[in-house]
Amino acid sequence: MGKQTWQRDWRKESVVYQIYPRSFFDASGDGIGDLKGIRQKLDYIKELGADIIWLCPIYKSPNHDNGYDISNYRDIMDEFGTMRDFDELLQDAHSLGIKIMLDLVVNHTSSEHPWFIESKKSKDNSYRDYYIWRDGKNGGPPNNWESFFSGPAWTYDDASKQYYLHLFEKNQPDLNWENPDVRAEIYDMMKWWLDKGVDGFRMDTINMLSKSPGLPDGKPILGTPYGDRNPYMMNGPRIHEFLQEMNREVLSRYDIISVGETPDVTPDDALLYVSPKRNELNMVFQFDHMGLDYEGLKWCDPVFDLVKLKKILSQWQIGLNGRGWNSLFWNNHDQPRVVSRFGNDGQYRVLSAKMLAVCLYMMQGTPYIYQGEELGMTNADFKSIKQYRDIETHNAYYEFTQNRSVAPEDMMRYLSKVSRDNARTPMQWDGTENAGFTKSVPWISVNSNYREINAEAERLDSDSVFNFYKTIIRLRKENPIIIYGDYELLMPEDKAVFAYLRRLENKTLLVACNFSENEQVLELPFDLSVGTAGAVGGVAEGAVAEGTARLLISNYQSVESGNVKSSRIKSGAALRPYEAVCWIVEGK
Ligand code: ISL
Repeated sequence: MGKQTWQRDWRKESVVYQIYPRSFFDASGDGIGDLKGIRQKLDYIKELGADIIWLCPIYKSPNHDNGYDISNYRDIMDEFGTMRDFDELLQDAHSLGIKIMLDLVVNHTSSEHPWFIESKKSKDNSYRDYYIWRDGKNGGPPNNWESFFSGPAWTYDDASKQYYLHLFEKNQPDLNWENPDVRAEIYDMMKWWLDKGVDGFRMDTINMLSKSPGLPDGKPILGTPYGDRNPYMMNGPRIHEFLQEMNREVLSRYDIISVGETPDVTPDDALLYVSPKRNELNMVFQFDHMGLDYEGLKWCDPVFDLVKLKKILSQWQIGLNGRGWNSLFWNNHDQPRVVSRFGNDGQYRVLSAKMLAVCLYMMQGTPYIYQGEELGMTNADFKSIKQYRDIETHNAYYEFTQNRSVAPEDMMRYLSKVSRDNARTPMQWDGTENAGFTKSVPWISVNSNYREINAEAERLDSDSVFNFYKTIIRLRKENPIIIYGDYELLMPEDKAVFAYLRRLENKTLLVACNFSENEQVLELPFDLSVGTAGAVGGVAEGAVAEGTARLLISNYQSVESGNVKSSRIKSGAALRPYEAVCWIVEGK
């Protein structure tokens, strides 16, 4: 039996709901979602059962990157409303028992932030060193790094004859975290929000704060003028010092939640961020499972490989068990919709959306559900590049069709699968015009399937994806094994079935998910039958004790708890297309 190595913690027992405010609900009628709109929909989030809202950036911003370019950290974006709207939202959320975490974007600011405006004025301006300015090299930029949004990571400033670094768009200059004044300003700003009552931060690109001294050239990347910048700006030499300082100065003084966005980390790297004894962050978002279907480059026809997915998620489950804490996510505002990506958004949309939920949210970690995921929303159905709004998408389209000879129709196909805008179409509230998101013209087109897929219809349908998510969230609250149990992967080499066990004290959970539209055979190291469960010969110590097996959840209606044919769970049982089952076995 798994022994109790866990300590209760509200951050581990919570479910987070991510809101992309621009696309959530437009109360003001200008086609853009806003804070008042979120406030009007708090009951919906309460009904779903989420405990915490993560708000993507709501700060003042010229919106080159939809708020990830902040020009004032202590003010609200015009389109989203006022500080008063924010205070009211926070108050209402708290009175419903919902916490709010903000997006903390401190690797860079907007080029319209007063610090950058000053910094740009001259080499001896007192804010010059708030950013990363360098002389050029051999008539070009200081090094060969590429921006994440295409083109060089450096922009030349004619007036001062130097370049500034921007890992993202040129309007998002990187802050210089080597400068203690920058760090002090950021900590002050964080305290200001926490003193207002916000409940934590999701920290944007937080593992990029510390750049390697000398900003060396990266190893050349074939077919491009760039080098591999990642070893010199991800998980850099002072990153843990900075985060420990941030923890000491800010985080440790409040009872809050912190999650760092950390692309390019292994489970061992992640432990350096989240091991409780290191006093840095509560958890991180890792991206191993988000890159698995790309062939190196994101702009491609993605190929899904379940064996790889199982390997990756299992490494994270096992790697952090008892030593750190996982975040669990299939979606966010940067990723395509999971039902279109790893599921089936045609005939099996509802079944596969539910299956994906069982597969991930029965694991150890804090779930982060992205708006619309709980409805089984699908990728956008844009036909023209003009319908896309995302800066990364437009830059890449231009770069690849103009400079890297990709045919426009190929690039359009890639975008339909991988563009960030797939996640950013408006939330589908009902079957009225514009999916009930706005009374005016939405800033980005709604998905044309909104008459079929929308919150109003799903709330009324007991068999909907929405009601299934509600059940999963409730089950997590009722069964500590889902939150704290150990994890063991079954059938690692099987190409279509993702099955695993969880164990806590005298209980075992069995999760089995069919990722295909064909029947698959479940192979178990033991048999379960209704009423009893017994370990059979050859099973590793501590597999399943004698006890009672009970169906916890299934996405097929015809499997009912307490009335289940034992054959459905025995080794050799068939799993129907996209079937997901989860059993709990209680030992004596
Ligand atoms: O979206 C990505 C690739 O398509 C990622 O590389 C993403 O840019 C990276 O994970 C950082 O994302 C975060 O910071 C960006 C912002 O555009 C993203 O929306 C945000 O999640 C810059 O602030």
